[in-house]
Amino acid sequence: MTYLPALKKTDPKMRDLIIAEERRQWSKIRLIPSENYASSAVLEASGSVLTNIYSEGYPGKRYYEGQQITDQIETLAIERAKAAFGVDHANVQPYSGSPANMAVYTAVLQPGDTIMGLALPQGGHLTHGWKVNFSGRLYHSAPYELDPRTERLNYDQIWKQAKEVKPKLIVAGFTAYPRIIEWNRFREICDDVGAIFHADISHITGLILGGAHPSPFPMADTGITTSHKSLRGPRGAMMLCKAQYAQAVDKAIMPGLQGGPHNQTTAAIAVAFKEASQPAFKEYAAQIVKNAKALADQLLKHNFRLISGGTDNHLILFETFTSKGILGRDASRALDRAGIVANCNLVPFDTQTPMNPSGVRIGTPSVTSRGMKEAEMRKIGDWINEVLTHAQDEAVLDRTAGEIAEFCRSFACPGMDPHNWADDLPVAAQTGKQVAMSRS
Ligand code: DSN
Repeated sequence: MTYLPALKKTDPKMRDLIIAEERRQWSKIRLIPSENYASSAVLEASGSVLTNIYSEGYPGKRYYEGQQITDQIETLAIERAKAAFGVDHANVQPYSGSPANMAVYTAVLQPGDTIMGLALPQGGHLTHGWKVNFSGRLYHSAPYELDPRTERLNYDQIWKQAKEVKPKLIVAGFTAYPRIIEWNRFREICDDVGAIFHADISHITGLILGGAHPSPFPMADTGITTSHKSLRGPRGAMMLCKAQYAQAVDKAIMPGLQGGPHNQTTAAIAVAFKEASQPAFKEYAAQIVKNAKALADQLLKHNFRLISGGTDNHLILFETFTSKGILGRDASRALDRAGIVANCNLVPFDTQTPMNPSGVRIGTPSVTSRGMKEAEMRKIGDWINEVLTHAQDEAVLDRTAGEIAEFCRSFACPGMDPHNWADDLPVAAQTGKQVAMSRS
């Protein structure tokens, strides 16, 4: 049977590109810690006819007719989100993480109010008050930093700073911090200085739901998460909060910042929660952490310097410049060329530039979704070392790319079936030096 038959008829070029991307995702080791493989069920909901309708408003209070089914879908997603996190209120309409953070700030802050978030170059996020982002332009941002000695959060220092700058809101939750976050310390600090405690758990949602990282709820006042990272859902986000903030954040999201919700995403978020409530998800979350630790240990054996010395969660940030004399961009390009997808990243107190920083960020949610375990992580650690020790050697990169494509054949990607490609595209041009998948 033809795969993607309607696309084949209507837009074969786009169909070829989508299949090429499927093959790329199958034949490479994807280590970007914010990425994952959505299940077939999540993909079905995301690609459904729910994309056809507008539903401005909230269940039971819409501006358009025809909401008999969407009200049920959104209510199901909300109820599952509330139950999963144990929060009073959930809003599943934010289009992604940045608009979700913006909605919270719009709801609880006035322009010029002071906010504190971890500085972007140290593992925060643009929307946590970085100067080029709305959050650093609209609000007075007083970023906190890591302890230069331990490269970890120094809660006493954050507390001292909070007493001085008196923020209206403190953001906790990061994009490149490999350690457990002590949410209770943030609660203590916020209580002492009268700040709102906002948790951005986008990276670690899956770990929290699977019991592999402590939850900030119900301690946090407000929170957001994207749905496509370790939660393994569709591209989207949600806002979670205590009852006292519910009305203000709902108003901030719609009509404050957004129009119609993306109902196909809402449905897929509900599906992701259903999947995350199964016992297998607990094992998945635990394995993500075991895999990250195994990969970190292997990199340490190869004398890479890991930021903070290791990891407690799904990600590893490591220096390539001091470890192997190669800057982060050159390192991530060489890795991609050899079949390992990662992103270059600033390390704390980096003296290089964001476009070519000193380090690389990797994580294990995607490879764990493919069923890889500690033994595979050790192999991946060896490949990373081999590539970064010989980054200029085309023969090494070629050989490694071949080995990795072969290795990847044995690890199925959720949401994909290589049999679908059997009659298509000998080897997609976009995927570079990859071997063709065969029926297995
Ligand atoms: N782009 C995400 C990440 O990679 O961490 C954050 O939004």
